Amino acid sequence: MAVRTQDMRNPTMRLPRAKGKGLFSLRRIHIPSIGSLTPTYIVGAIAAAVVLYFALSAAVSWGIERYDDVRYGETRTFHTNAYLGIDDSPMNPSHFVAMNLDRQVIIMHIPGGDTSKTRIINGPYLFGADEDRTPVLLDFRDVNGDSMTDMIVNVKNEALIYLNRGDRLGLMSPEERANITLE
Ligand SMILES: [Ca+2]
Repeated sequence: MAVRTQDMRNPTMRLPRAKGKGLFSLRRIHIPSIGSLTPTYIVGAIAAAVVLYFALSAAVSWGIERYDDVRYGETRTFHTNAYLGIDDSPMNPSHFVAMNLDRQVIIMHIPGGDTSKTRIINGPYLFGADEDRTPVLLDFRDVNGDSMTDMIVNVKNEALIYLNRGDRLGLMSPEERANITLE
């Protein structure tokens, strides 16, 4: 039986040191050069990157949809107020509700908050996969420089402009569109 002696005044055992200046020597880490990589290794790395990309994309899409569920509800609904000068006033602005009702964009305009004057604006029908989950957002500003606030309907990367006609909101015609410059 082998007998091993140890100094009991200093019982701490030392780990054997690697040859080199420190515990770990950089010379021991093998980094292959580009030229030494095999085609199989390169193809495998590319395939792994593609799989990672699609996995991250799916995770981001899932996260955005859950966020929209919380913020806009199962039936995507957006509320806001704006003063247009159509049966409303700065102190009592109009209320707007924009919905994606099973792909049909519908906007309710309640002038001055008076529900008896509610107007319904039928927007576009949305085609494409999962478009029934797309939020419909509204923005208001004067886009044609006539000092009357207009309505911009944003659906994904598309923007529909409804001009303030003084007594109603009307979809901008191609001729009107040609005469203005959008930011
Ligand atoms: Ca305007």
